Amino acid sequence: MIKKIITLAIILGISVSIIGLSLSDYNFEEINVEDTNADIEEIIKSDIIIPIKVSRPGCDIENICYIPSTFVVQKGNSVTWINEDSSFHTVTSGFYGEPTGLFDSTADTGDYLDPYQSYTLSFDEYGTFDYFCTLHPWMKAQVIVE
Ligand SMILES: [Cu+2]
Repeated sequence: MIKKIITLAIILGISVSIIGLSLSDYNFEEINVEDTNADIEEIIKSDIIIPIKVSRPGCDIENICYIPSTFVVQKGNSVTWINEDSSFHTVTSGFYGEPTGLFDSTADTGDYLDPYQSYTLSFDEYGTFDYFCTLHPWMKAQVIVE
């Protein structure tokens, strides 16, 4: 009986040592506060989101191809769009087939807006500015400058 207890104690002792050694090998990752702040700064502050799945018709029914579909900004301020979809999109002034030529993300950036690409415009004149996506006729919204 005593022999059994001693054997169990030895086995237990070895197990604890092994667990202890395993834990000491584990590298607890230190969180660097400066790195975390830098990451936060890289998140793009956007006013209008191009949400997912708007490359197919349907978002126009609830007017959520650009969110919000009507964005009000004070004159002289800028507006930033971000493409959160996995498809290309554009922010182009006017209506599909009737661009006004006031602004166009494709002309300004040299290409379609890639996923997670942003586009910023400054509005220096009062008015209601309709815009659309040249790739998806159902995508339209407006910026109102007050
Ligand atoms: Cu589009």
